[in-house]
Amino acid sequence: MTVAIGTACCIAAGEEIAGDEAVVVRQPPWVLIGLADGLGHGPHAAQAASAFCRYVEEHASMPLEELLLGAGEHIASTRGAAAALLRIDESAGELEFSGVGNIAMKAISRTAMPIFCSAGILGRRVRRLRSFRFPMSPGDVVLLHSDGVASGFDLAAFRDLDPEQMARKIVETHKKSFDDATCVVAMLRDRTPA
Ligand SMILES: [Mn+2]
Repeated sequence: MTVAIGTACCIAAGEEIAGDEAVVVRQPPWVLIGLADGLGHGPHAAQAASAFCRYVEEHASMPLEELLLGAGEHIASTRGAAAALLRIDESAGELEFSGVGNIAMKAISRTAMPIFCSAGILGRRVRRLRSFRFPMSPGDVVLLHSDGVASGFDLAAFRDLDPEQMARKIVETHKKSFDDATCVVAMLRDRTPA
């Protein structure tokens, strides 16, 4: 299987820089996807989210919970952030998730994926971290979005779009204007050539 990824972000009204940031690290056989929402919005939020993403890029092969904890220490001098990580193993067909604060995950899959983020703010105080693992199959879609996207939407309504279009459409149609809105979509495909 291969993972196709699409990302979209809409900056909060009145700001010039996004306080959300997404990161994607491909290190076969897996892909690591991170999303951080710096507390509030604007430059200080951006600083926290960016510090999280740089740390994740440099320590991508660590186990998810350790990676989150390490990132939390790394961004302790910033405002802090809500943040989540998804690792998808393309050869094993498996997904692992761990997160802190208000990042949402949605999926289209035959497997139910009951996940939750730990309470707290990464970089400040975090309750006990947890990670969750689920099997995945071709055709599955998993996404992360920040709380600037209203979470009540039905992902199935977007399923015919490619990942880039899907991320863009979800942000366009469900963003809240007063916060940064970011969506990262991962779609599993068969490894057959297009
Ligand atoms: Mn937010």
